[in-house]
Amino acid sequence: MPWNDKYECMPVKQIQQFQVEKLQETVQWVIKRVPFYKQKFKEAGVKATDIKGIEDVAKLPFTEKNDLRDNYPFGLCAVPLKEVVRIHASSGTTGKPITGPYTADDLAQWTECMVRNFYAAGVRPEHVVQNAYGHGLFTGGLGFHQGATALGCTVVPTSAGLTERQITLMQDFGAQVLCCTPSYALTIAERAEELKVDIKSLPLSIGIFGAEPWTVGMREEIEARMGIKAMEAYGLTELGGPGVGFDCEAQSGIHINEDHYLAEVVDPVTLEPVPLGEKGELIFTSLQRRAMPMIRYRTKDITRLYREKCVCGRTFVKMDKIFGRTDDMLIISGVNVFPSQIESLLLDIEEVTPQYRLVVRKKGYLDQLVVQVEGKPEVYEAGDRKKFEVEAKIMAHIRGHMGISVEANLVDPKFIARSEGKALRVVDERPKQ
Ligand code: ADP
Ligand code: K
Ligand code: ZN
Repeated sequence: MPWNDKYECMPVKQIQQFQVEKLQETVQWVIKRVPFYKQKFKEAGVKATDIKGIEDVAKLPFTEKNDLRDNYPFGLCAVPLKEVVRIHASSGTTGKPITGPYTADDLAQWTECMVRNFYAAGVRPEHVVQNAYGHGLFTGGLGFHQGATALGCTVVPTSAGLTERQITLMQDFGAQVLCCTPSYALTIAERAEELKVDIKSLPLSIGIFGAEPWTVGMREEIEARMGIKAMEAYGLTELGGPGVGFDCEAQSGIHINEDHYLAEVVDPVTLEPVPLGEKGELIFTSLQRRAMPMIRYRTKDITRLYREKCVCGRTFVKMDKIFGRTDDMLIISGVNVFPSQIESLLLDIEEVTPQYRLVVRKKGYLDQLVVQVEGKPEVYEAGDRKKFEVEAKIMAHIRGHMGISVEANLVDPKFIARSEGKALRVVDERPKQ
C-alpha cells in the first residue's frame, strides 16, 4: 500500500481534474503576485480561465533557468519575505545562483512528497536512516531529513563526506537505509572494500539515490557491491528539491507526484509537446507550491513519460531514468552523445571500474572525446599489453554501439576524483568561443 493512496492511486481522469483545478489556482496566484508572470501571460494572451482541460497547459509560457537568474534573488517570489520560512539555493556551475524560497505550507508539501519517496522505497518507521546528502543550501540534505523524520525513522544526519566515518557510523548504528548521490554510494562502497568492511553483511538494505544521472548498469553495480536495493529519488531546486518523483518496488520507472507536479515532455527545439512514450525535454509545473511556483519550467532533463498499470498500485505517470541533460550533450563527429550512453557501455566491460570521466578536446576542426576510466587492479598487474588490449576493447565497443570513434585511456588507479556529491563526468577542454 502506498503512503497516501487517496492521491497515489487516484484514477487518472480524477487526478487530471484535480490538476486542472490546481493549475488554475497556481496561474491566478502568480499573475496576481509576480510582475514577471503577469507580463508573460499578457504577452502570451492567456488567462487562468483559459485552462479548461489538462492539455491547455500547452497554452502557457515556459519558464527557464535564466528567468530565475535574471530575477535573483526574490523577483519570482510570490509572497512577502516574512511569509518565507526557508531559503535554499542551487549554486549551478556558472553565473548567479538561483533561489528556492518556501512558505511553511511549502515545507509541508515537500515533506509529504519525500515521505512518499521513503515509503515507496520500503522504508518504515523502525528503520535507521543514514542521510549522506549534503546538508545546507543544497535541497538534498534537508529534504531527505524532513521526509525520514516525518515518517518516524531514526535519522542520522551525517551529511556528505568523511567517508570512513560514514562507514563506522553505519556499522555502529546499524543503518538499514542510506541516502546519498549514486556516485557517493560508489565511493562509500569502494572505501569499505579497501577497509575490509563487508557492507553486504551489515543491516543496510535500501539506498535512496538521486540528484545526478545514473544508468541502470550503475544501479546494478551499486546493488551488487552493497547488497541493497538501490531506489531512485528525482527532483530539482526550482521545484522544491527532491520529491518530484520516486520509484517503487517495480524499479521500472519514476512515478511523478502528480497531485503536486504536472509533467510534460516537449521537443527541446520546437518546444511542441511530444506524444506519451516519446523522448524529449521534461517540463514541470508546480501545483501546490506558494512561495515560488513554477509554470512550465524547462528542466533540460531528457526522458520520456508513460502510463502503465504498475504492480505497486500507483496510478501516477512514470518517467524513464533521466537520459541526460541537454547541457551535457556532446556532439562527436556529428553524433549526439550523452555521458549516460558511455557509462552504460563502460559498465559492460568487465576489466574496468565504474570510475570514469569524459574529456572533450579539439583536434583540428573536430571535437575529440577521450574516455578516461580506471581498470580493475588485475589489468595493471598484467602489464601494458593487457592495458592496450582493454583500451582497444572499449573503443571497439563504443564504435560498435554508437558509431563514433573515441580515445580510451586506462588511467592510474585513483586518478578520477572520488565524488561526495554530484560527480563531475565531463571536462570540456575546448577553447572558449
Ligand atoms: P543543480 O541544477 O545546481 O545541479 P539541483 O540539485 O537542483 O541543482 O539539480 C537538479 C538536477 O539534478 C535535475 O534537473 C537533474 O538533472 C538532476 N537529477 C536529480 N535527480 C536525478 C535523478 N534521480 N536522476 C537523474 N538526474 C537527476
Ligand atoms: K545487507
Ligand atoms: Zn509503481
